[in-house]
Amino acid sequence: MMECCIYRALVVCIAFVVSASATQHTVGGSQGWDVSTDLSSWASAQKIEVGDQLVFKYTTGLHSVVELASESAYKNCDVGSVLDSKNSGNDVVKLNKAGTRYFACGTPGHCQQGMKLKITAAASGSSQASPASSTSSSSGSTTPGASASAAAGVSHVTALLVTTMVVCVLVVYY
Ligand SMILES: [Cu+2]
Repeated sequence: MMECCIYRALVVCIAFVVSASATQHTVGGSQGWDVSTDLSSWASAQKIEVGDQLVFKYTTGLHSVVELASESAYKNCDVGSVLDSKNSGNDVVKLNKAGTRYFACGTPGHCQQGMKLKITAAASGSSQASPASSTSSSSGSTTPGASASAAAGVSHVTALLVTTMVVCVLVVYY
């Protein structure tokens, strides 16, 4: 009886943690991936964490998404040799590790017109407290900079997971 509750709590909690830690960011907001979108402003307003996803929405055939290998390729709009290329019109890119990634449109001339995106994923767990949680934040050790090393990020994630699990189990128990 109790075990059943614990298992159910764990399943719920795992589902919650997984969903809470992956945010989808539609590139360019409502304007989408387009030449007219102010992509650098959009990017600077985003809080991107490891595990988040970028969604590029655009008219198929008009644009594409290519991932560039370096800052210099990004600056020079060198879309000749790319890491990856997508053209579905609704492309999802998962940011599965911390660091900076570079994207551009592969259509000739579009990158030069500003259709490019530089995005940095911070180690996750730095900001996304659960909005539904009724307990007050238990520690004051959050790092607002969010540019901690990957190792620190991992321990941070683990701490968040454990805390959330414990809270969830307690909630279900009582
Ligand atoms: Cu384009």
